[in-house]
Amino acid sequence: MRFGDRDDAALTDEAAYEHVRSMTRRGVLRLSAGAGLGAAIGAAPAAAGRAPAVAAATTAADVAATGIVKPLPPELFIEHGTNAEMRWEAMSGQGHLTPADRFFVRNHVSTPLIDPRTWRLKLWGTGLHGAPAEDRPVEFSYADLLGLPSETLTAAIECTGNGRGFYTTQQGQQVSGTPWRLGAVGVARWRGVRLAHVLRRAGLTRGAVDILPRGLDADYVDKGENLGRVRRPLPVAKALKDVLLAYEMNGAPLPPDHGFPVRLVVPSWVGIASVKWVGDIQVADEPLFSPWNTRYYRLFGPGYPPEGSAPLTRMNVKAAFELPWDGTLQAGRRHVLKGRSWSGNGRVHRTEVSVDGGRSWHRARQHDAHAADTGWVRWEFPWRPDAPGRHELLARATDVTGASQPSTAAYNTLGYLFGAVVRHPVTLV
Ligand SMILES: Nc1nc2c(c(=O)[nH]1)N[C@H]1C(S)=C(S)[C@@H](COP(=O)(O)O)O[C@H]1N2
Ligand SMILES: [Mo]
Repeated sequence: MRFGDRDDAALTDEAAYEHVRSMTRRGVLRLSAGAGLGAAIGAAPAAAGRAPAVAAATTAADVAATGIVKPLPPELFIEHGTNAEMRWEAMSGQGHLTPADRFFVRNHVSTPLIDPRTWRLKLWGTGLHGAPAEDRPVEFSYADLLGLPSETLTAAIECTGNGRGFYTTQQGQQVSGTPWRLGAVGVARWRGVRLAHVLRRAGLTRGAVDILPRGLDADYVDKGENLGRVRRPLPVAKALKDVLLAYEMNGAPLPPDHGFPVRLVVPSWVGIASVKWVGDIQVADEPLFSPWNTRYYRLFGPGYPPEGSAPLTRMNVKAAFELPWDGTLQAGRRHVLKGRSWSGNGRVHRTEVSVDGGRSWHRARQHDAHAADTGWVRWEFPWRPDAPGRHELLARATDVTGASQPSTAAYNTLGYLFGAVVRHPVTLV
């Protein structure tokens, strides 16, 4: 079953596709010079054909080490294995959005390179009329999606483990997972087709309750155990509310590392919900499970049942300074401290700053009053430090629901949802 089939020639009419194709051509030239690269990033399943697409400045060695295609200059990123965290000073002087060149990357495996001409989005399962089987799905091509009514939204994507490193460095607790500071978050303008529209066109039934989008990246192996491809159930109610099948990020085709050709953008929810490189979506009339809503992305530890909390949904409220970590500032002159605050509960109403270790708090001046409540707000606070020496800067945000940031975060073994106030070190010279 195909939806709105078009021939490949029609693809060349699409500006977006042209852009990607030219990027791919450059990539092919560079890739042919880098021996072994195909093996390093071509380990994804054979389900989708793929053509190499590599940003101009990336070398084979870089890609081989991280599995990430875009350049990761050390002034913008901190590498954590297959992941790359944004340095917060990289947002200094930026507009509301996080440019793609500094947007964090969270890859369970490595970035697959997918040919949009052969890629298909496949929908199947008991939640669609006629219950199409996995091997006889309803299909949409890239051109089909580009031809459907589009929508644009501004939304943060944030890793559930953002801030995890502070469980250890600030609270002295051992947790497992990538020890991110606060840079596993970014806000972009996403354009694509509403998932609701595609589900309805595919024949969504009234009895459908869960969907299971699955990425085309390679199987994820956790300590020798193969868990299959990244896939995370999403309730149909959320899927119909505000979820996008995005093919553009900040006005350009999705970069390979952020899900090209198409990813889910699930506003306000844990980053894992925004499945990248989506290849198929199971639609079911019964609840669905995968390791990503059972053994991960729940809270485990003292105070939680053995099977963990309910699966995590919304992200919590946080604030960050657009300053280098443990950098220096000149004493005896006026500074304007800047930062951003965000929350999966909705708009941030207030951000307060403390420059005396949390004894006194002062309200920061907040911008972006009309910003989307799925993005963030920028703020600033003037400060004239006089004495040289080590110092800690604190920022505390409060969102529309009244949720705020405590001084310590409740421990959980996987280190999710670190929501406490972060103590940002600076040295005054
Ligand atoms: N297919 C696939 N989708 C994925 C992931 C992945 O490894 N594979 N990582 C998830 C996680 S844990 C996060 S936080 C976000 C990160 O999105 P980004 O890399 O575009 O910043 O993508 C999610 N989608
Ligand atoms: Mo994540």
